[in-house]
Amino acid sequence: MASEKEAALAATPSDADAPTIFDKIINKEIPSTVVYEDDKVLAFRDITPQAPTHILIIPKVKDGLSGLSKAEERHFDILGRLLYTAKLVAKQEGLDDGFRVVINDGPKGCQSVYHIHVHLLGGRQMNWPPG
Ligand code: D5M
Repeated sequence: MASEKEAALAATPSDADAPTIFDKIINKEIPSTVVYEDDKVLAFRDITPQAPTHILIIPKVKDGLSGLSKAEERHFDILGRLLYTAKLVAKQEGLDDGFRVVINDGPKGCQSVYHIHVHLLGGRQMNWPPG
């Protein structure tokens, strides 16, 4: 299987509103392990976990947010909600000693799915600088 970096380099940055595999997860057309859901956001376990806890938090409606670099003022609320949900899920997952949130953007940021998502990683000691 390709590494996450290879997958990111192979991915084509798509049109802002082009559907991705995350639409299939939102629409329950493919299975995922959902850990949190409300009317605006969905959080589910990453299929290739990079830490004991690795969860993706996504908006249910992409609204042009294929990545953080596409953010506009109209996205203020959803961007805040994604981060706040990361905090809620971190608490739910018992990550009381710390965790990391990551947003990859574009090929050099190692983004492979062009529907904005916050990675929540925890359950092990993180390192800095990241790779
Ligand atoms: O992160 C995209 C992430 O999406 C990557 O960590 C794998 C994950 N992924 C891809 N397909 C699935 C499914 N079907 N379920 C759960 N997780 C998935 P990026 O920041 O774009 O590299």
